[in-house]
Amino acid sequence: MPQRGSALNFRDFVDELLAVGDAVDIRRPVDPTLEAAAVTRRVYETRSPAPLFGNLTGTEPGFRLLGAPAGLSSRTSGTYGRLAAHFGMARDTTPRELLEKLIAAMHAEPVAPRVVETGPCKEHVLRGDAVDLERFPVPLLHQQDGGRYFGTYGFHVVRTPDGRWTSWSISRSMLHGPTTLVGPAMPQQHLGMIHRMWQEKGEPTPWAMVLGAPPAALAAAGMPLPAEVDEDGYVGALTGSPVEVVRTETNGLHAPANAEIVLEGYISPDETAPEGPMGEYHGHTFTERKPQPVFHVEAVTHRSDPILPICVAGLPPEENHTIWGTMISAAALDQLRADGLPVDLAWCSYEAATCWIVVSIDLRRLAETGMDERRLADAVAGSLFGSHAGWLVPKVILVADDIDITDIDQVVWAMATRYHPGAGEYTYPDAPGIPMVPYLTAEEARSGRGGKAVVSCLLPEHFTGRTHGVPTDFRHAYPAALQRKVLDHWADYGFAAPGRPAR
Ligand SMILES: Cc1cc2nc3c(=O)[nH]c(=O)nc-3n(C[C@H](O)[C@H](O)[C@H](O)COP(=O)(O)O)c2cc1C
Ligand SMILES: [Mn+2]
Repeated sequence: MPQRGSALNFRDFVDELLAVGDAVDIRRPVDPTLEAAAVTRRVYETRSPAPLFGNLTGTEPGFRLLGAPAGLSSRTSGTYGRLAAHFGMARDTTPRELLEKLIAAMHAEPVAPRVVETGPCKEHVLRGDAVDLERFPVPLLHQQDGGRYFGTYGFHVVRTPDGRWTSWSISRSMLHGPTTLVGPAMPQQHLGMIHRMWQEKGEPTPWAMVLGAPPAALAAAGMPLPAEVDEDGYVGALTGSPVEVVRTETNGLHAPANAEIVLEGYISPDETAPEGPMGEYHGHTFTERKPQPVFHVEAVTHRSDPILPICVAGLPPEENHTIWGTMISAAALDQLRADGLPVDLAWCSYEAATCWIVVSIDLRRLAETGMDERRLADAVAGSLFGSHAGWLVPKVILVADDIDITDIDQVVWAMATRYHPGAGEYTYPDAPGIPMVPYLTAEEARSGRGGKAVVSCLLPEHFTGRTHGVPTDFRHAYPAALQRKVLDHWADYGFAAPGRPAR
């Protein structure tokens, strides 16, 4: 009996979305070349249900694609519902509740995966000459892309040569040939680190890629947990159950037993091929192709009627913002707390394409520290920018804790009315950062340093524990009892379902 539930079984996740109307079973013929992606893009941009494409032209019957697996939903159907379903949480889960759950699991004992004999991912086993990645509906995602992408919502599995650390991580991979993929393995990311260890031994890196993975495992693979932390054990702690895994056919690694598709083989120690361009998480497509490692597929196993999930990267909100951004928020908040900073919450605004993180400051605790703004900004930069999570995000925006940082309208209001041009900005030209940020100079991108800032939307009196007023909004301008009364009677006044307030 395979492991069940939306967090630990992708097929259950899809069925649950269909059951609540947050996915649409599309029977019309759809072309995996651009059309499936165009529909998915439009879904993100209109917050429509996830498209399940079951009739793909030029593809064997049964092979399916799921677009927008963690797109946002309309406000009335639970904005974060699809994201929450990745963790088996209720559709009205708030961002704060989600972050606290992710952080609690970081401090819990890891729960190691359980190896089982077999599972649904072995329903079809193809080896050697039978391997043909082109059998799958590998989508062309944007007309500017340099190729079709197999892996946009799957994770790589690699293990250190000494066997002590197994890494699950998301990184894109482009179809290179019938048995090969090509994609980045950045040296700062754990995939690149472990690949380097094998290269130094002069050996190929044993590798697998899991698509249609248990959603909680996929999210963990997109989380900047520290080096040497096994994502599989984190998923066990997060979900309260060991992830059931099976042995791969060829290379001694493990993959989730109920995954839709598992590719296995090795990363060549020296072979590279041009990859990209691909429309990216920051919402731009650049024109260069870059040489990247080649992944050789020696066996493919898959479920019957397999579903390949796809992320059509670009303008928010897509999975680089909803999944990656949320997982970065949790890791960054944990880091700031561990460094003793007076923070309330941290949130990568999805609208900011994972290029900024907003941090709300606990004003009471801030006043106790006696810090001025420069010291606070330097301390936040010192805590985040050198960390595995903070490397990914170039800008930090500080606001007071009267702002709900998960509400972009309030963040914009704070920036407009509280950020003081010329005084509220601290730059860090030596801080290390991901070189993909669009505005970096050629020199910053080459050196991997600079282009990072802390922007303060704190007012001078916030450092003294005083405020000269409160926001004039529903939450601050009416007594708590009256707020409750208005919410309780919302439908009685004649309005449609209110949804729960954000916090
Ligand atoms: C949908 C999605 C796509 C991603 N694509 C990439 C990618 O192509 N390259 C990359 O380095 N990171 C990518 N990431 C981010 C990494 O998965 C993330 O930084 C993670 O922490 C990496 O794992 P590691 O911390 O174990 O190295 C992506 C994340 C998501 C959610
Ligand atoms: Mn990792």
